[in-house]
Amino acid sequence: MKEKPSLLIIGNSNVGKSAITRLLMPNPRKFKGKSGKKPGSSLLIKSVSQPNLPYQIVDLPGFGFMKTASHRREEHIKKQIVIHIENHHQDYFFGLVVINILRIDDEIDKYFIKNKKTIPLSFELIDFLRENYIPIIIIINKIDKLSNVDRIKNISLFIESAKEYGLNIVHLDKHILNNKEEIPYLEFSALKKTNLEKLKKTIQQFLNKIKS
Ligand SMILES: Nc1nc2c(ncn2[C@@H]2O[C@H](COP(=O)(O)OP(=O)(O)OP(=O)(O)O)[C@@H](O)[C@H]2O)c(=O)[nH]1
Ligand SMILES: [Mg+2]
Repeated sequence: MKEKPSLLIIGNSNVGKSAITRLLMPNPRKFKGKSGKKPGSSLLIKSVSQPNLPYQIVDLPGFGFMKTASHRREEHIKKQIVIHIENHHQDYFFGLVVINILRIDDEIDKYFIKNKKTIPLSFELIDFLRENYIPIIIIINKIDKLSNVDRIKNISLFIESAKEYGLNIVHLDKHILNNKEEIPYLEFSALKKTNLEKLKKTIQQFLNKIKS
């Protein structure tokens, strides 16, 4: 039997990758996920699948922002991910780049405004996936943790900074499916299941694309 196509879920530690993986499972009770564990808990590159799910999910360990990890361990993880993507990019029909809305300020500030020579990890990651021909969506997770005003402020900051860096990020609702110049984003809450149906529909669209 041929392996199912793979969905990539990638992002820094603790952003909610495992929580999202669980939401995509038709039978979450049977999914022995790692969601809710300590940051840095998903280290092995493993795929998860269920009989009723037409694809498998690869929930990659997060690079960066691992409070407990040493610099060497972080570099090791980063190298592992790079090698994995370079070797397996053709298996992935779609990728979710998950970011934590509460970290946007920090990341942009630290890596972009104060020192323009270093670029934010998520921008670097987006570039890297695109260089490897994996279509992506940016999932801005944990929106339940912010007020509407702060949510809009943080998302605008992210989009503006990305633009300055050379990335054209647009809301999924305004995104044209085959426009490769744009990168769609969706605000999300794994806790409240905000936009879960929209995400599932988008994943299905990309799955259909490779099957037709
Ligand atoms: N409030 C809120 N909490 C969330 C949301 N998504 C995830 N969390 C919580 O954030 C924590 C981390 O979630 P995980 O899914 O384990 O994060 P991860 O990205 O898989 O983390 P690593 O495996 O360490 O890379 C858990 O305590 C989750 O319950 C969300 O949308 N809102
Ligand atoms: Mg995890």
